Amino acid sequence: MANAVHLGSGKVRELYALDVERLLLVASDRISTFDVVLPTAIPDKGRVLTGLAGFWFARTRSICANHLLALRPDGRSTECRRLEMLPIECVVRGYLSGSGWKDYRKAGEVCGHRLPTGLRESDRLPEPIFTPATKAQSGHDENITREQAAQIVGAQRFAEAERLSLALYNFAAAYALERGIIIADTKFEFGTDRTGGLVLGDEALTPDSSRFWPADQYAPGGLQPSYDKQYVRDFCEKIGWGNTYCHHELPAEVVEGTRGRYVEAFEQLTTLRFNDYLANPSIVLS
Ligand code: Q0Z
Repeated sequence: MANAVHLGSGKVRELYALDVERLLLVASDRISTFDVVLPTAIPDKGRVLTGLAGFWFARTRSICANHLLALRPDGRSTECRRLEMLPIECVVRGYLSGSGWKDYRKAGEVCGHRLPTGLRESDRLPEPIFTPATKAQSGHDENITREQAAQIVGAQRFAEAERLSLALYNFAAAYALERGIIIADTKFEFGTDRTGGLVLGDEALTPDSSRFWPADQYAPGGLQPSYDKQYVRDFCEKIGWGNTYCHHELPAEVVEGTRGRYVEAFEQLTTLRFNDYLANPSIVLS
């Protein structure tokens, strides 16, 4: 890290430049709920997310090129190709939740996709939809129509990003469902390399960039439990910080329960032992 230049901080990650062509993404153990970072870390959360993202990058290469160059031995750092990032978030929704549910209730559509009437919160959609959003510098990303997205990145780029996003989601959602996890929705970030080709970047198909639901508890008609963050939500709720600024330290049993859920998601999806990943992170790549 001696020569790495810090480029920026996300809520739970750090970004460094290694040289002109390579970046280092470092996933911390910080956790956020309702867009707020909590004061208590979840041990190994950054390693679980890094390992999962690496696993998906390795398994989706035939669908779409990606930025991954290597996982570092610390298990939380990804060396990647430096891209020119598209200024839109590429969201795919297979189920009606979050801002998708909000927009549907208001207008019967999401990002210009007219949906059947009578859908309930968390219902599975007739087919997955591509619902682009702007990248807000601060505050919340805003859903935009396909036409608006096409104006921002160009019609050709838009069509390619939509096609790749849907293909990636369809592959991963089917794979995860066989292993007991519903990926309700997910966000991809694409960039272009020097040849102009679209490349999948950032972190993809992790619980931080997606909504993971336990399939065995799926009950449409309301909010679903979060696969990874439910212990934290329940705790914040219990102490009266339902969905606002929760800055209380988490009790040890909430930390341990949450760590267990992350590790469980990793092991169910990769069919690898998390301890084996810690010993040699590159095992998720083969
Ligand atoms: C990712 C982000 C983080 C703060 C830029 N391969 C790439 N090439 C160029 N830029 C990026 C990537 Cl992944 C890129 N972000 C998001 C990550 C901290 C912001 F760890 N921003």
